Amino acid sequence: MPGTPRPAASAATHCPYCALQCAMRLTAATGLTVQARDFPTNGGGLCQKGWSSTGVVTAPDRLTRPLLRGNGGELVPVSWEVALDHIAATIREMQREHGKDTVAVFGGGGLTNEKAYQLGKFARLALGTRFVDYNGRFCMSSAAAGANRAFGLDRGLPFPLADLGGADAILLLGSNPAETMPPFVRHLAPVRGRGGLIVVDPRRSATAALTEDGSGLHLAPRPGTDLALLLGMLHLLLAERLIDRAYVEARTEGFEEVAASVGLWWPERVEQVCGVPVIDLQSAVRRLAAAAPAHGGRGAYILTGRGVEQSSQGTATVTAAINCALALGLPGRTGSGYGALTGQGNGQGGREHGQKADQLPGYRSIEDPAARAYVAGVWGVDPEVIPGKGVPAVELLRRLGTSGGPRALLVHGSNVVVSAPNAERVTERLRALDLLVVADVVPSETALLADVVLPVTQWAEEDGTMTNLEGRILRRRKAIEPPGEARSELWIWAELASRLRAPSTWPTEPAAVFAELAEASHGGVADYSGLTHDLIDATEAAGHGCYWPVPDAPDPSAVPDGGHGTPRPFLDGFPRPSGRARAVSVTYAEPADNVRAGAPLYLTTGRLLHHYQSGAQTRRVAELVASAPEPFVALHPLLADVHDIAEGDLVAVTTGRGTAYVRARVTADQRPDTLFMPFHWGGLGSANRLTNDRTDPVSGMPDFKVCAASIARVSAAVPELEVIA
Ligand SMILES: Nc1nc2c(c(=O)[nH]1)N[C@H]1C(S)=C(S)[C@@H](COP(=O)(O)OP(=O)(O)OC[C@H]3O[C@@H](n4cnc5c(=O)[nH]c(N)nc54)[C@H](O)[C@@H]3O)O[C@H]1N2
Ligand SMILES: Nc1nc2c(c(=O)[nH]1)N[C@H]1C(S)=C(S)[C@@H](COP(=O)(O)OP(=O)(O)OC[C@H]3O[C@@H](n4cnc5c(=O)[nH]c(N)nc54)[C@H](O)[C@@H]3O)O[C@H]1N2
Ligand code: SF4
Ligand SMILES: [Mo]
Repeated sequence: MPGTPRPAASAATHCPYCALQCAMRLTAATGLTVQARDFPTNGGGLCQKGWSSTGVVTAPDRLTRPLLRGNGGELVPVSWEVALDHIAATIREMQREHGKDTVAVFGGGGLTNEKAYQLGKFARLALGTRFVDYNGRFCMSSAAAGANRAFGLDRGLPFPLADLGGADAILLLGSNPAETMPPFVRHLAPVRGRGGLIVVDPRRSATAALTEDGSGLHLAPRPGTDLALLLGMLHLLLAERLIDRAYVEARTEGFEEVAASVGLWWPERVEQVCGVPVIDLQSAVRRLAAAAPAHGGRGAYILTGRGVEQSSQGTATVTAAINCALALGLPGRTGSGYGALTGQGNGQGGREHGQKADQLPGYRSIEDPAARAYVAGVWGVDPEVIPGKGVPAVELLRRLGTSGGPRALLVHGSNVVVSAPNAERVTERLRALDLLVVADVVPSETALLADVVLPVTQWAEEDGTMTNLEGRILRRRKAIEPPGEARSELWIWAELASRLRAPSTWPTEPAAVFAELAEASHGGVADYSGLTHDLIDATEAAGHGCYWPVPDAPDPSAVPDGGHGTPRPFLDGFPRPSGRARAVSVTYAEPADNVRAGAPLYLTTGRLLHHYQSGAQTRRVAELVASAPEPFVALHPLLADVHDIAEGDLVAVTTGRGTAYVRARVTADQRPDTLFMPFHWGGLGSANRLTNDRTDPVSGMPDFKVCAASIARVSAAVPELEVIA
């Protein structure tokens, strides 16, 4: 039986889904039940996904046995011995013939810190491959690249969420927390009360709608033009002499060059490029400036989300947002700041411990000789053994099964068939592999293509740690036994490491893996070395948890302002050689796949409240499916009229990559020139059949948020569409 409860067990843990990591209690009696817990992040609230999260534990098709593709092409249940022996033998043979790099690894930002750490170590030491990357490349890579370059450190929010409540203005760029993190909205209440919420989104999203009670301002630019908007904002700040000169002089470098670079971005030009009226731009800039400490305000924040980051200009756009924040003197001050809202459950920790192509634990560079020597010491190997850097996710997927590219792939925690850009091509690449191994809790679209499927434990069934969007390290606690033969990935990697005769030791207990992770992170940017599972428990029990960097063991009996560790890392300076933040000038370019004759509409993509990511989990929860049963495209009534499309009609949306077939949803929340599709479904209605896999040169982020498209009504008589007609 899936999810057999341990009698009367009860565990204080956090939600399995997003980076807000709302606090919950799981109680296992006759079934598994969820209660919300009070914690500073969620204030006792959960969204519908959190409330219904046990639905994934009891999913009827939960994976409970290893599966191996038989000669007839069917996936058949086998023992763990058979599955693991097959993987190890195949890998050994392939590597003998083609070299170590013939095997690649794809990880996930939903994995616990312990698993993310062990996966990076497994790739480098047990497989000896440089090809490891993960789905965070689709998520936080632009924000991470921008923050690392400007501040020397990438912690999504370098301040506690509760700090937002003290501000007079918040500029929210391309983020829709009213749907993607509903309990977060409570932190916006005070600023809304002061009329200071400014939302930049081409759609009238649920978050944009929050501004309509007179509490703020909604700017709706053309998709993919945010960089121009931000250059225009900085231009206005300079023109209207709203810069915090004292801060710029004391705490930044490179600002004068940046100031000179925005000279041509006068508001009328911004209006032309972005479609945002001059008066709205002025009003946004003035509200923000009035809130800044230099002008006597209570404080201001600039926050970015995937709407501006998921672009082939993502790093430049984040940089432009940071430049505005520096101009206003916000980062590194209590009550003001810049931050990026991390998305996945462990999106923050998942990008710190070594599952990135160029990274070693502690957010160290795999190309830094000192870092290699230190981590090799912890692992008990020669630094020479650690491979060099690999390639970012989109490039990795592109190379699979090509001549000279990897011929085997191990996937742990991602459903790329649905979530990667230009997904049809990704599917082709996966089919071209000699060995595809997918570890998952359910038969995701990607698992169904695999040669070997490994059933793994999920949140309610495991211990570990997660680092939330504020860099707060939290405990995940086990409430029930895993179903059938599902096993932890820590055990799987230990078994494979032993079969592959890997060096080093491979603990399987999460607390032991954490101890090793902490040691490996010591002295790195993301330093967890002061912590243990027990100390995290104690700091959570004291009310706040603990923020990295945390080089020294915290004392849970004293509760400092904001929490243990380092709630606000930039107060005394930025961790760069000069101690100053770096302003970097950036230039705007039109979207890579811009509107044109034949493809006159912008297509943008994003999320719905009721589904999570590729939908592998939430499409298995009945109450969520009832609320959001199928994919759709949202379009404006004027556009619908032009194409003779009515609500509920079946339509074809076509881009340079292909065509998707979905129902039309007609709504004035859209710009008339812009289509919106959620990406939570696979098959013919999948948004990622359409998206562009061109990437940002700095971060490797693909262009999920803008490409050129056309739309047409289709007849339900098309035979291949009968399934959705
Ligand atoms: N319900 C739900 N919640 C989630 C998730 C989920 O799948 N479902 N996923 C989690 C994860 S991993 C992440 S990364 C976060 C993401 O959280 P968000 O960043 O809030 O999510 P998105 O819906 O991808 O994008 C936000 C907004 O960007 C807008 N947008 C689109 N194009 C543009 C543009 O060109 N410019 C601007 N300014 N805005 C644009 C969209 O209309 C959308 O309203 O959510 C997390 N929470
Ligand atoms: N068009 C478009 N595409 C997008 C985006 C967009 O805005 N627009 N957003 C992008 C973003 S921000 C993200 S984060 C990605 C996310 O997209 P994916 O990487 O596909 O994320 P999930 O759907 O969460 O997939 C996680 C998989 O891991 C499984 N799983 C859960 N826990 C575990 C575990 O502990 N171990 C293992 N092995 N498996 C586990 C789940 O069942 C699921 O199948 O999508 C990206 N794709
Ligand atoms: S907001 Fe995120 S963490 Fe909170 S209940 Fe919803 S999905 Fe879970
Ligand atoms: Mo994400």
